[in-house]
Amino acid sequence: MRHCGLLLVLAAAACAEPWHTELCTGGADLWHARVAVDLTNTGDGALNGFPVELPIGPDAGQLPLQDTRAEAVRVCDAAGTERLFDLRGPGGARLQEGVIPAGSTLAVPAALEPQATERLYVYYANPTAYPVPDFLQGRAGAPNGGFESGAGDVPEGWQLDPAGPDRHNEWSTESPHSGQRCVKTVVAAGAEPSWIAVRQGELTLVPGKPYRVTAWVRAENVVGYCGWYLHVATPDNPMKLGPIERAGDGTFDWRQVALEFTAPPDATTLQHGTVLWGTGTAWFDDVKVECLAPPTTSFKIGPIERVDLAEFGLGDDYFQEGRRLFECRIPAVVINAGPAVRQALVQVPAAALLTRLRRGYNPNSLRVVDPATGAALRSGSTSAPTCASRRARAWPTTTCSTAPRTWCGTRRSKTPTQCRPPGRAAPRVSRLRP
Ligand SMILES: [Ca+2]
Repeated sequence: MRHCGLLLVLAAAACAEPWHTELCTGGADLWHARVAVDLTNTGDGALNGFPVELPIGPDAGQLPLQDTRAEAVRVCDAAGTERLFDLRGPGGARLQEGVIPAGSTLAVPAALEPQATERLYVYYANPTAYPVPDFLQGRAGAPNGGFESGAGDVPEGWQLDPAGPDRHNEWSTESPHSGQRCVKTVVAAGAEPSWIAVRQGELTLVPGKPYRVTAWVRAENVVGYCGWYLHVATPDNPMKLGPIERAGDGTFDWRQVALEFTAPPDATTLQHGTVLWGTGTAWFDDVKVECLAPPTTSFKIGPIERVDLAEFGLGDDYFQEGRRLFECRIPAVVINAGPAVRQALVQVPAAALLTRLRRGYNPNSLRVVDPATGAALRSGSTSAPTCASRRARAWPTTTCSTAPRTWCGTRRSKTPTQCRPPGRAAPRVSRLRP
């Protein structure tokens, strides 16, 4: 025999703006804190998903995400449509899991007409959230330009062209210009020249704005030349601009190369990377991509908002009906993060229950129990199981309410959690009180 129980969770405090509970991969809990971020396009051109980097730390003007879990971070607009984001640590490495250190940054996409402002919400503090599967592509600068972070043999955010019989790239520790790492290209004497490179692509540009790209290069026995290249893309031409700056040939210590360009009016992205055209060995380090025009976006970070929930739910005692003790139960978590609701119908999809009733069930043995009273709300029947409660609304199953765009989240939970699996301890209650 099995027993379906309900865990009811009530919101004790409602916020001025609706609390977004329908965010992706949240597990059985919800996000207990958020910060509003007002993005403004101060420029004279429209922005379509331009990444705005928000600093993380305890000071005013910073997102208070330090020391919280990276898995729980979500970004959405006022309508609840999720935005992809890019969370990176102080060294430029992407953070998907674990504690967020101060000095990290969160890049969020701005989609704004000139002089327009939009409010986004950054949610965090959900103890059951698990990592999101996709991230905002494109950064305004050159992430990990010092080649300091990475995993295995590859620096984070960079692509090393495949090695050939007479040439290869390395993530090197040989006398870097700064820090502990740089990248290195080796081409054997006598090899044919080719475009072997360490590259970084899909950096976002602001159309019409001036840019400067700088990098440090040193060389040993280079026959030909080494330096740095750029590919500026437009919708119809991935190499609308394609300059190369030569650092020289022969043997020399670290020297800086610089390229300046103005992004075309329809510029989209920048790809850039190393050049060793010829033979010899060259090292590269400390790359920067800078927009020389004043920032075209500004942001304002609001105060921390919290939703404090009063919780109640299942105790340790299983439901008993006369002398009949029910042996199994499936808790259903119901959350109301909005204003008080006196009466509401909650639907728990039958599929979510049936997958946990592996051996089937006897409809006559099904009971739906309100944990507040311990009384059965409804007897089992031959119809699909439905859990009903006096209040609150169903646990969400969807995340993105509008058509996906490149910077708009398209994530969905693989297994929307309406019910906890049998055999798992019932959640304890009363841990949050205003
Ligand atoms: Ca370095």
